[in-house]
Amino acid sequence: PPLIRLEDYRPPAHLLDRVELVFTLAPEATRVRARLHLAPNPARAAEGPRDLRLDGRLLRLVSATIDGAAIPANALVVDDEGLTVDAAHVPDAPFVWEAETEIAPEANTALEGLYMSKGMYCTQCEAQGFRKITFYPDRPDVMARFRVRVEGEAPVLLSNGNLIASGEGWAEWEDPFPKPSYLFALVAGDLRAVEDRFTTRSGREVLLQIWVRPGDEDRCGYAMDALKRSMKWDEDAYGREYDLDRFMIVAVDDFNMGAMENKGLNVFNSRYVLASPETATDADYKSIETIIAHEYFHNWTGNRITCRDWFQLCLKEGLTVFRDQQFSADQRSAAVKRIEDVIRLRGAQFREDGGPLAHPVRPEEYVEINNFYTATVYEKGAEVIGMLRRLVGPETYRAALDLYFERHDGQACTIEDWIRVFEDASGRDLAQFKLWYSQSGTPRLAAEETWRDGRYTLRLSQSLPPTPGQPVKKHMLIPVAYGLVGSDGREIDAGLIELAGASREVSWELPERPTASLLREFSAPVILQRNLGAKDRAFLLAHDSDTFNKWEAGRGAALEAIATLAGDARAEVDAEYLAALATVADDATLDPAFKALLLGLPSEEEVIGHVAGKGGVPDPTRIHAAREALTLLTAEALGDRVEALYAANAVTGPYAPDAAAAGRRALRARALALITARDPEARAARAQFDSADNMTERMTALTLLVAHGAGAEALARFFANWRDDRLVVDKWFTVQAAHTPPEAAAETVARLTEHPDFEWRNPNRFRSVIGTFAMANPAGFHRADGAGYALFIDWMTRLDPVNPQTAARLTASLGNWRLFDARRRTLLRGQLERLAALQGLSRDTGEIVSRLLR
Ligand code: B3K
Ligand code: ZN
Repeated sequence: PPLIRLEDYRPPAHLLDRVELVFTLAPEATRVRARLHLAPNPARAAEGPRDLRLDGRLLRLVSATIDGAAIPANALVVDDEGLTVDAAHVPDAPFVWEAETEIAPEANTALEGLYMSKGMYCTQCEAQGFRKITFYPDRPDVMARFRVRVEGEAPVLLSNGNLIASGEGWAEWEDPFPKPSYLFALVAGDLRAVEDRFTTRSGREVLLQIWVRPGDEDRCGYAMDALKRSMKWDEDAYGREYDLDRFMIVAVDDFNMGAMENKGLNVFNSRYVLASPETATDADYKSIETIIAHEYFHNWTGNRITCRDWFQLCLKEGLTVFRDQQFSADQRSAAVKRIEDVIRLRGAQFREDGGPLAHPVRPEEYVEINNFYTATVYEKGAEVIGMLRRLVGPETYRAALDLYFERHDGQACTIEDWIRVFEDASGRDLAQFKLWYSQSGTPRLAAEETWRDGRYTLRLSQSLPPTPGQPVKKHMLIPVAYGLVGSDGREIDAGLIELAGASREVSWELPERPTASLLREFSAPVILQRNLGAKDRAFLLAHDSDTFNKWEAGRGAALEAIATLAGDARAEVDAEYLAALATVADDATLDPAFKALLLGLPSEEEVIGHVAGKGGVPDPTRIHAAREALTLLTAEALGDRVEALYAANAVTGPYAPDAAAAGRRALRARALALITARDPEARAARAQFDSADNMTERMTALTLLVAHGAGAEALARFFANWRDDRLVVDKWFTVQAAHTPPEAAAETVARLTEHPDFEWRNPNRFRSVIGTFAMANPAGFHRADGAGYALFIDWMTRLDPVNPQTAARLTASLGNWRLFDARRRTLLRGQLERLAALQGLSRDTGEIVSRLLR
C-alpha cells in the first residue's frame, strides 16, 4: 500500500460549493443520490483541463452524469479507491456531478461509513469514511454546504445542521456552514430524545437533544448537564458561541472510538453518554464530562476551523484536548486533573514515544491515517499547547486564540498558520519551539546541582534519543518551571527557565542550600533525570507548594521502591517515604481526591516504563509481586490510620457524581485496598460489595475481590443482577480481564471469550476482554510461557477482517514489546510475524505490524 507524505501535498484539483444528498435507506441496499456542485480550483489553473478524481470504496455505481449528460463508458474508470473521469469530459468551468450509488450498511462490520447498530443506521466518516457512502473528493480541505434528504421507515431521521422540512418517512436537513466530508453524519432509527435548551450569551435559543434508544432516557441527565456547562465555559473562557439552532448527540452501542464531533450531530459511544448511579462509576461520570466537552469544543476547534490535510490532525485534536483539560480543571480540582493527565501521558504517550511506533506530533507520512489518532497526536499535542501558553503567558495566549478564530474561521489550516498567530500575538520567533511538532521521542532533561561558598548552581541539559527515521535531533525549547524551597519549607524563589541549547546554568547566592522543585506542574513532556535522595524526596512530599511536584516526589519514591523490590524481594524500602505517607494520611488539610493520589501507587505499566527508562529489563511478573508487596508495606506502615480513613470518608446521602463526593470515595477506595492487603479473607471488601448502593463502591469492592482470587461468588451475583445492561456487563468482563491474578489470567480470558455474552463484534465488548487483558494486566499478559501473546494474536487475526480499525488499535498496544527480556521478545516476535503473514491482512493492521517489526 502506498505511503502518503506531507511533502507531497497539493491543493485539490476541484473545489466544491454545494452538495445535495438523497438517502433511501434499506439495510441491504441503501441508495445514495449525490449532486456535487464542483469547479476547477483556481489555485491550479495553470494546469488547464484536468481529470476529475473522486474517492470511493466498496460502492456500486448505478449511474453518473456531468451537467446532466451521460459520460462515455471509456472516459470513466472505477478502481478500488475511487473513479477518474478523463479530462476531455470534465468542463473547465463550474459543473454538476450527479451519481447514484448503492451501499450495504448491514454488511458493514468495519463501522466506518454508513453502518447499522442494533437496527439503527449511523455513520462514522472521520477520517475517510465518507468515500464509503458516495464518490467524493474526500479530503478535509474540500469544504461544502450540505443539504440532505433522508428517506426511510425509521421514525427518526437525522443529519447535520438545521431541520428544514419533514414528513412521514422523510426529513430534510441543511447545514449552513461549509464543512469537510469527514464531519458529515446521518442517523436513523427508533430513538427517543431527551431535550433541553441553552441560551447563548448573545441571546440565541438552542435546542439541545440527546437521542437514545427507548428505555435509556433516564440516563442522559449528566451528559446534558455537562453539555450545558461546556457551552457556557466556551463562551466564558474562549468567547466562543454555538452557531446552529440545535445541537444533537446520539448514543450508539457499536462504535470504534469514544465519540465524533460531526457538525451539530455528535455521535457518541453510548458508554460516554449513559449514566446512572446504579450503573456508572465516578470514573465513568468524569469521562462523560470530558468527552461531551471535547466534542462540543470541536465545533470551533475542528469544525469552524478545520485541518488542511490529515497530517495537521493535532491542529484540532491537540488543541481540543488542551481545551477539555482546562475545562475539567475548572470544573473539578486543577491539581488532581493535572496529575491524572500526566499519569495518562506517561502511560500511553511515553510508551508510544519510546518504541517502534514513535512519531512526531505532526506525522510526516502514513499508510492508514486512522492509525494516527494516537496519544502522541492527542495528548502530546495538548502538552505542546500547554507549553506555548506558559511561554507567552495566559493573556497573550488568549489574544493569539482570538486572532486564530478571527483570521481562520471557515478555513482548513496548518500548524504553520497556528504558530503564526502566536508569533503575531507575542512578537516572538517560535521557529525552535516548532520542533515539538516535528521531532518525535521524549526528551531527557538532566539536572545537576552544586552548592559551594554560598552559591547554589543548577545546571540543566537536554538530550534527545533517536527514534524511527530520526537518528539525530536538534535541541528543543524546553520551559522548565521551578521553585527553590528553604529548609523551613518557605519558597525562596520560583520562575521559569527556558532551556534552548544543549545546557544552561543558573545560580543563586543563598544563605543555605535549597531543595529544588523542578519541572513544576510538569511544565514540559520530558523525562527528568535527577539524583534526588530519599531525604529530599520526603522533604518535597511534605513541603512543596506545587501540588504536582508534591505528588511527584512520592511517585518517584514509589517507583524506586517497586523497582528495587522487583529486583530483590527482601530489599529495604525507603523508611522516609513510608513515614511521609503516614504524615499525608494524618494531614486533615488535604483534599481527599489529592490525598488518594498521594497514597496511590503507580500502575504496573508505569513501573515497566520506569525500569526500562533507566536502562533495565522489566520483568512484569516480578513487578506485579513487588507492587503487591509495597501495598502491604504501606498498609503496615499506616497501621490503623487506614481503618480511620475508611470510616471518616464514608459518603452519606444519595449518590452524587460531583468532584467532592467522588474524591472521598476515591480515598475510601484506597483505604479499602490497604485494609484488604492485610486480610486474606478480604472481609471488608465483601462487606462493601454487599452493602454498596452505587456502582462506584460496588466496583471498587469487586475489583479487590477479583484481585484477591476471591471473586467467584460476587462475580456470579453481579452478573445475575446486571446481565441485561450492556454497559455493566462490559464492566463484568473488564474487571476479570484486568484483575485476575497473573497465573490464571490467560485461562480466565480464554474462558470469557467463550461466554455467550462475549459479542466480540461489538468494539466495547471486545476491548473489555482482549484490550483490557493486553493493556491493564501486564503480569498476566506477559506470562513467561507466552500463553497471553498467543491468545491475543489469535483474536487479532479473527477481528482484523471484520473490523480493521479496532484490530489495528489494539495491536498498537504492543508498542513496548522490545522492552522485555530475550525470551519474551522471541515469543512476541513470533506472534507478530504470524499476524504479519495473515492472508488479506488489512492496511490498518498491516501498517502497525510492520512498524512494530521494523
Ligand atoms: N475526531 C474523532 C476521532 C475520529 C477517529 C477516526 N479514526 C473524535 C475526537 O477526537 O473527538
Ligand atoms: Zn477530538
